[in-house]
Amino acid sequence: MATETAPLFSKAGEKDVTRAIVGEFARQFEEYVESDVLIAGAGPSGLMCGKLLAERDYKVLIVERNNYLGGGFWIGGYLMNKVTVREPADKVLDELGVPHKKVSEGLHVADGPHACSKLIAAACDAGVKFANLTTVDDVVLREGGRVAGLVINWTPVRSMPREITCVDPIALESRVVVDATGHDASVCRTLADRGLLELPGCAPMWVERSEDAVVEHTGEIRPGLIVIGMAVSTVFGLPRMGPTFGAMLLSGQRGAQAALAQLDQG
Ligand code: 48H
Repeated sequence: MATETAPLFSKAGEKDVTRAIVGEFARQFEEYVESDVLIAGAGPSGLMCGKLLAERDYKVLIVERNNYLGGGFWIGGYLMNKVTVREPADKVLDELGVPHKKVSEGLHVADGPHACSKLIAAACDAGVKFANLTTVDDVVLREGGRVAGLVINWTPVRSMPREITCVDPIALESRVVVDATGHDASVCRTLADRGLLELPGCAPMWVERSEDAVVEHTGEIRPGLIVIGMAVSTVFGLPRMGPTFGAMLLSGQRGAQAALAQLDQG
């Protein structure tokens, strides 16, 4: 006769698991309805920016339309998962503890999954929270054209045919909004669609020009709205840089400095 052994796991059952998920999600969501900083997009620039702001104890929520975080940072280019950075951005890899190799003068290569997972972990460790599978639909616009929040909806709702979904979005408020949505510049596009901003799109590839220009142009473009990463190229018509990520990391840093200049004023 088989003897019953003592269970290895606790007695927590299905209802407990469900309550844990629903309760914690609702508690956190309610807390972040009003954040210090809302960042649209969890690519390398958004993660870097969020990490630095959360390290300064600001309440940061990153809204990401995909289920996974990291944007283009998992894959280097052409479906090959090696990411490159040009100096001096190798210092950021050092700070994140990402192993990398100098392959030619001023150029370093790292494993995409390693670099991306370390950056995500660093943002989480700093206290950044995420709303994934959530798409930015619009902005909250207040007096003087100040961007004061993001209008969001579940990505699955937005991907269903309109005939069978009629679900209004909801809004989150913040002191600062950051557009880190890459090529799409989704937040800026909501202004462009209304004729409030020009959106020329990025220019052809020229890596030696592009990375410096992206970092230089990173900053506040409308009251309350900071643009970082590849979205900067889209907004200012700057050349693209191809599959190299140094400017994304340094633009994230510069965007955080621009946000701090406002947040620290109180
Ligand atoms: C919620 C959204 C929405 C939306 C988009 O593309 P990313 O990796 O962006 P960056 O700027 O941090 O890095 C750009 C880099 O990956 C790249 O593409 C380079 C260097 N290209 C050079 C070249 O020459 O092509 O991440 C943006 C994130 C993604 O995860 C999107 O899913 C997300 O933003 N996103 N999230 N609501 N409306 N739109």
